[in-house]
Amino acid sequence: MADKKVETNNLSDDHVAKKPKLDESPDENPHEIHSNIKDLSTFKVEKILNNNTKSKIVCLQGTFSNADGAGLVILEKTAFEEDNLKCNSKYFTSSSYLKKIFHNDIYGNYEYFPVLELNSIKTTVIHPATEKHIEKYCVQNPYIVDETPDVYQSIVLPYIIKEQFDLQWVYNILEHKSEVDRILFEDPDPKNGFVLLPDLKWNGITLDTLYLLAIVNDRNIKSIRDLQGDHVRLLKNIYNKGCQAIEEKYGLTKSQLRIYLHYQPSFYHLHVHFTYLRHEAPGIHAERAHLLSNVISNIELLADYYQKVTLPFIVRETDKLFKVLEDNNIL
Ligand code: GTA
Repeated sequence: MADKKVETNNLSDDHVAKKPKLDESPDENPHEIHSNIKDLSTFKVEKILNNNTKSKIVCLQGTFSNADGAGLVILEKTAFEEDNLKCNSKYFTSSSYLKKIFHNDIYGNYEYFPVLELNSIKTTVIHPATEKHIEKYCVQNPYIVDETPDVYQSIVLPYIIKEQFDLQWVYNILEHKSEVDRILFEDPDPKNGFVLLPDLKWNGITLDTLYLLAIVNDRNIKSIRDLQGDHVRLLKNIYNKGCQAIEEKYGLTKSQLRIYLHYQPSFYHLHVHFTYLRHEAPGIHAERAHLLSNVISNIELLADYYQKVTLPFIVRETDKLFKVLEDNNIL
C-alpha cells in the first residue's frame, strides 16, 4: 500500500484498537474474529449498552472466548418482506407453529413461530472494538453545538484529527479488498468517482429498509465542511449516477429516495447516504442530516458556503469532544 499517512488524510490512529497490519488481506487475519466465525457461542455478554424497543435493536458489549479484546454484537429484528407475505406466503404454512395465549370472543392472541428462514436477526459484529465504538453504541444524553467556522478550526478539527475512527473499512471497499461482490455501481474517476454499495445497516434484501452508501474515491474530503465549488461535479455525479443505479436495480425513482450527508459523520471520508423515503433510518433527523440537493445548491450559490456557515451538530455526554467544548465554554 502507498504512503498510509497520505491515505488517511494525515489523521492519527492512536485510538485504534490493536489490529492486524494493514497489508494483510482482511480475510486472512488470524487476530480477527471474522475470518473463522461460525456461530456466536464464544461470545460472552458483559453489558447491554442499548436496548431500543422501538427499532428493536440491541447493542451488546462482551468478549469472545477465542479472541482478545472487547467485542460488540448488534442484533436487529428486521422488517417484514412484503414478497414473503403475498399469496403463496411462506409465513402461512403448516410448517410454522402457532401457540395460543388466549382467546376471548372474536379476539385471539397467539405467539407465532414461522419457518426458520423467516426468523433471521440482522447481526453486526465489531471486533476488536475500541472505547470509542463502545461509547458510540451506549445510550447517552445528546447536546446541540452551534459550530462556527472558528470553533471548527480551533477545537473540532484538531479533535477529529486526533480521535477519529479508523477508515480501513472504507479503503478496503475502495481498493476492492472487501465487499467487492456487494458493489452496485462504481465510477473509477479519482476526483469525481465513487463506489455505491449496500450500507452495513441494510440486509440488502428488504426493499422497505433500503439503505445504500456512496463512498467517494477522493481521500481528501473529510466531511461537508471541506466541500467547495469544485466539488459540485462530484456531488452531481453521485446524485445522478447513484439514483440511476438504484432505479435500475431496485425500481425506486430519485423522488422516492432520501439522499443526505451527516454532520458530524462518524467516519471522516466523504460519503452519501441513500435511503428509501418510507424508511426511518437512524440519523435522518434535522440535527444531523443534510440533503445532498441542498448541499449542492448551497455550494452553487456560494463556493465557500461550508467554510463560512455555522453548522449545528450533536455531541454526546461521554464523547471526549463534549469535555473539550465545555472547557472552552462552547456548551
Ligand atoms: N457497507 O464496513 C462497512 C461499514 N461500516 C463500518 C460503517 N458503514 C459501513 N457500510 C458498509 N461496510 O451508515 C456505514 C454505516 C453508516 C455509514 C457511515 O457507513 O452503517 P456516518 O459516518 O455518517 O456515521 O455514516 P453514522 O451515521 O453515525 O453511522 P453509524 O456508524 O451506523 O451510526 C449511527 C447509529 O445507527 C448508531 O449510533 C446506532 O444507533 C445505529 N447503528 C449503527 N450500526 C448499526 C447496525 N449495524 N445495525 C443497526 N443499527 C445500527
